[in-house]
Amino acid sequence: QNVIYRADYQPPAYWIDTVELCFDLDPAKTRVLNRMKLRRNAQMPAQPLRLDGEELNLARVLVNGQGTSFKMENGQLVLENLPAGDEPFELEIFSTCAPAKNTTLSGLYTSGDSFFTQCEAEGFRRITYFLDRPDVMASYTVLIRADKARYPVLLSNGNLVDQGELDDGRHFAKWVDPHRKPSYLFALVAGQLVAREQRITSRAGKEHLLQVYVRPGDLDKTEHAMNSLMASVAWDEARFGLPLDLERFMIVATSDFNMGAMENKGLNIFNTKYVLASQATATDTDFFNIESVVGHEYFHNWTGNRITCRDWFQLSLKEGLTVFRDQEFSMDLAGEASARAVKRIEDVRVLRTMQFPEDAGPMAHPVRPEQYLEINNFYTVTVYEKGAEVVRMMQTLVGREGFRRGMDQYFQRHDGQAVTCDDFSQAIADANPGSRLAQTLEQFRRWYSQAGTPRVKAEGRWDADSGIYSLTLSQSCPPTPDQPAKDPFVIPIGLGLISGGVEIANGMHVLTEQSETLTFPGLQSEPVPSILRGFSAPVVLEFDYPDEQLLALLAHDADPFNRWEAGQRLALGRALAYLRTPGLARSDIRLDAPFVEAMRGILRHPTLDPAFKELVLTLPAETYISEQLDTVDPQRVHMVRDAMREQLAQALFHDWEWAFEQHRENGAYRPDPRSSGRRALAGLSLMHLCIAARKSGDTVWPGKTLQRFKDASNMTDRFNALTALVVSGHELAAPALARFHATFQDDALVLDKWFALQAGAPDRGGNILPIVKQLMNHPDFNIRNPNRARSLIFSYCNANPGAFHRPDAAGYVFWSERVTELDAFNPQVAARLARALDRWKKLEEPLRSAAREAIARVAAKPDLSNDVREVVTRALA
Ligand code: B3K
Ligand code: ZN
Repeated sequence: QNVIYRADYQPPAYWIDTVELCFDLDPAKTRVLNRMKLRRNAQMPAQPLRLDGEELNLARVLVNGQGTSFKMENGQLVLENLPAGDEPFELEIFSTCAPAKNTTLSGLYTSGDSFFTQCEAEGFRRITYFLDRPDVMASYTVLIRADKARYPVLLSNGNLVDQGELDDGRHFAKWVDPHRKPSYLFALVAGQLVAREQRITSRAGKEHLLQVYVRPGDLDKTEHAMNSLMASVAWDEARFGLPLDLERFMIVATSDFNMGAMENKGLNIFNTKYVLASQATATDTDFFNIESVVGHEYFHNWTGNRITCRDWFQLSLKEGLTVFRDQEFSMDLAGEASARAVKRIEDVRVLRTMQFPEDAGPMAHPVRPEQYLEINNFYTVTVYEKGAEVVRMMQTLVGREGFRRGMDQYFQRHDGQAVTCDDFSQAIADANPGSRLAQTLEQFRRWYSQAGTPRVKAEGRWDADSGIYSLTLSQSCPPTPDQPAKDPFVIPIGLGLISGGVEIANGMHVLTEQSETLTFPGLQSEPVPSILRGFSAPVVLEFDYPDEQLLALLAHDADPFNRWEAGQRLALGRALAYLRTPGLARSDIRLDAPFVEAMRGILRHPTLDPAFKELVLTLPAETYISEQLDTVDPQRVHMVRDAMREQLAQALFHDWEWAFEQHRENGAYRPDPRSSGRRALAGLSLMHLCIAARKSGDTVWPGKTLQRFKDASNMTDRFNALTALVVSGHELAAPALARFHATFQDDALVLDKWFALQAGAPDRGGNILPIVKQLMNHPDFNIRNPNRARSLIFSYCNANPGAFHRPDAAGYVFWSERVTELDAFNPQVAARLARALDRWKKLEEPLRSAAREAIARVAAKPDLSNDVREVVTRALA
């Protein structure tokens, strides 16, 4: 198959106005009758109708009720002898597919004894022949027939208009979706499911039924998902004036799912991981993720479904915007300014540890890509998270109210249409004439077309005689595949000046030139600049902060993001200095007193939020440290970070004890930001206490940790205690792990945590890979289940660099075997794993050559999927 280019976009040659689907469900052979009304697109030259189809058995094609000639070309069904003229015509296609054999989890498949669909991006063509592209929007009517005892619940998009009994113990349900939609939003579910139900009345006084469907037995874990859904409905109405446009809104959970969730119109399908939660089985992070994913999928109902993408290159139109919306939703629910800041820091951490490396690696692409071989490879942190930052910058440039006006304009213009990223930015700019966005729109759009992470270099000059401080800001952007040179971006830069612990300036500078100098006259003494406040743009800020300035910012900056960032820079500077010391031994790593005291100051601070303290006291991630280096030895990076953490554990021992005792009790469990922040800090404290104990031989804290593990009233405290034992490598870890397994062996999502913790644990003398291999043979391991595969294999290959990058290359051999194994039945999951070696060119020898060999070995396999082939070919290019 060939590369698809954005520049080649052509409108469809035909429109499909209505679709009537009739399913006879059978796991081995499902029969699909598809009756469509089509007409030519008068704007396009006359041409044959080419319908997409994959893995289908075609039985019959009728045009206006008559048999017709057709041919197959590149897997497409081609009809040449269609009625002349522009009159609508009817096309009837009868085909079958095999859901039980569909291991790709794309199209119609079975999970357990139920049927599910996943159509985005191109799964609908695995259900029936169709113009499977997002700019073809049709009205759907769906009739489902199936055995009643095995499949008592039959669901599809829209409203249930009819249901009843059939012969032979079968029954039927008929669904009509009142909204036109692209095929990627089609959904069907059938099986033994039960629902939590909630009736709500919207602000506008409309009644709606909300349902969360799960397997019988899981109903008691759906309350949080339902609450999150209700909060989402209320928030979108309040913040953006966007009401629920359906009488019935359904969420269904399945344990076999390639990603997090899917926003099918009125029938969202979710990974159980983002639905099921109880105090006993889910951590605070799980609760927050559920809230954010439920929100994300719900918000797609307007940003994605009502207004959809013209083509898949525009994916960020819906994804970047909807991530921005779910981030704002979580922040608004968090409430207090400090909790909002914590959420912002967490989002930036994801961006910098995952998207920045992507932007610097072989898969780098603009937020609006120019080409792809397999579109599923472009559901990336760039399209999602960087795309959200681009929308956030628009909001920054037009203000919060201006952004709301822009969204109103966007819906007024484009409701019901399939549009582009340019249409979106145009609407926001047009609603805000005279704004910085409107003034710079063409240049601003480079955020969509240019890949790579821009660098902003800042240089300060203090002239004591004149009392003038000047700050020169210069931007550049490194080359990326296919884009050797870049033009300047529009970069909003939040900027504050602090003098003697007092803020003397705070504003936003919009950098548009390659280089600009700002001057601040009339100052008494040299100020400390706080640059890129709130992380106002997705860039790397280069500024040679002396330690005293960072310590001042950590102590005083009014901007919580930069306050946190100052601590990260202090830690990063030290880590990099150690890493650049030739022949450094672990025992040479000795943290200096000013750094340690600054950390103590934060930990003991009387008023700071515990959640914020936890973020400051967490050292920068290994992957983030590695990105700052030209060549990387991941084991050395791990050693340095681990040793620094150990020093903090020892030097702050009594402070950690204090922090644990102060934050250990949180009353009745509630996963709100305040009490979860306390649990997070208690957990971090316990971890450091166990690490210090490992060093000193103390047995008190490991014992207390085991006790807490046993007594915990909730999964967060229990899992934090278990993690502390495992990470510190204490001998109590083994019995605790065994006990954990015994307690939770019937809960798949908890078992995923059990696998992930062991595969992600710090390596001790190369012990992790053998453990991972052993766990592959565990009776509870099943590589066909994506959650389980991710929990074991991805936790090792993608999230444990110190254990994965072994000098003997055994980690890479394991990786290449798993990529090919997975690719044989699930290319999407395989391609995600394939990206674990994206950054191989940065590795130090002999790792670099060994990694290249492993990638080449995968690339040399015959019959690779497009998904994996695209990833490994780009890696080797
Ligand atoms: N739109 C889906 C992702 C589909 C991925 C297809 N490979 C979930 C989301 O972003 O909300
Ligand atoms: Zn999305």
